[in-house]
Amino acid sequence: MAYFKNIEKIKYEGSSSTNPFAFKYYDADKVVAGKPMKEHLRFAMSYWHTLTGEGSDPFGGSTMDRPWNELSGIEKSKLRADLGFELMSKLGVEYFCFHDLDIAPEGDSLKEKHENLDIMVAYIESLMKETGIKCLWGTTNAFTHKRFVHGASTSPNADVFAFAAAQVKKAMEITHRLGGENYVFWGGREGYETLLNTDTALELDNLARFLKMAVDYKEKIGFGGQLLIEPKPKEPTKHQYDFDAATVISFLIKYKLDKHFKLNIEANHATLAAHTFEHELNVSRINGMLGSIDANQGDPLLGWDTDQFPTNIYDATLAMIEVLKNGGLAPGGLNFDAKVRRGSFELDDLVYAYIAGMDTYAKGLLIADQILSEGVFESFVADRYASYRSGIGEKIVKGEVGFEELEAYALGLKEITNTSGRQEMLESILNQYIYR
Ligand code: XUL
Ligand code: CO
Repeated sequence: MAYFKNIEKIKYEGSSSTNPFAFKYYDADKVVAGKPMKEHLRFAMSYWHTLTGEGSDPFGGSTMDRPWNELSGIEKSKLRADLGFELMSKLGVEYFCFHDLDIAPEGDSLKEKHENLDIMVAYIESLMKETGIKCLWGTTNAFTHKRFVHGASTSPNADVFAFAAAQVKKAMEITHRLGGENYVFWGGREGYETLLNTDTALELDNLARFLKMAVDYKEKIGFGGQLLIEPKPKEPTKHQYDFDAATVISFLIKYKLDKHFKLNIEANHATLAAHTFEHELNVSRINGMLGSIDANQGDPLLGWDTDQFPTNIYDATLAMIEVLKNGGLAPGGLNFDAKVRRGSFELDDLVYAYIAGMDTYAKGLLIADQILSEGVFESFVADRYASYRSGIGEKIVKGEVGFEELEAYALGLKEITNTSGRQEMLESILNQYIYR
């Protein structure tokens, strides 16, 4: 049965098309920088925002007009899966990402939850075979249920730690069964509100113990996917332990876990941490840890995780420069961790939203490729650091001098001349690339 009745497979029609149900920039098989666009972008649908989001906010309930609104239990989950796979097929989105709780009802016990998951995993497996759609990553939801009120692996209650471990074990097994290429850990409620009731040292050690168990179990079951951590600075807790890329990287190094994990960088989480998206991507990339992206955007006027579909071409361009410099994202990809606005409650709005996000990143890729192939910024940067390629700079880089030699050198300096950083000129060049 088709739920998007009046919509055929979305095609590329070029930038002059006025058809709202067509791609203006995303041309899946067009070769850019040596490979098809779809291989650079590896777009994924987020199961939660797309299929379980209801449009509720603190001031009002659900608004979404969905065919499952009157259903419950497994029947509801199956309808969601059918609609999700139809949407992905029509959009040409080749991957999906999911939490265990998105795909199956929770049930009244852990045992029932596992049984429901098994039914839905088999169902989704058949849809994957039919459509060729793959799983980019799976994860567990260890934050919605009230048992996680004080966190999951950082809860003061060891029973909660054990329950969360059982959830990750099962979620990793089903991700493995579905051929998932990655497994994500987002901190959920792994953080704290006040030091008056919190042993942060124990909580952080426990978080590391938990992740170590996950690495061991991954190896035990032969799951070959990449483990990813998704940093976020706040919301739901005031102080999240996985604040930003730099915090997560030093945590992983401290606990000797850095070889086992990469990062899943989310645009809106970066801005909540008062960083730009490209900053977080850059910090991850230069440390060899850029694994995947949750593509969305926040609202510059609101200080929370609005998870909007990405339409900002400037941000997408700067992000794709980092992705290209990273040599791509695979086995990661670009997951639209984004939801339609509360007022966009019709099914067609999902299609418009994905087209907007996919076109934004496709255009960002095209511009980033032009920028990198013409090398304007890179040659500017290379010139800016020329002093480290000869003379005293070269000696510093080669480790041939210490403070004493540098003092002797500095005493001999007559005048120090700096050159302009030319920020405004470079921003203007960037605009030329974006608008040409
Ligand atoms: C929350 C968030 C999550 C993770 C997966 O802000 O981004 O949806 O991506 O748990
Ligand atoms: Co996310």
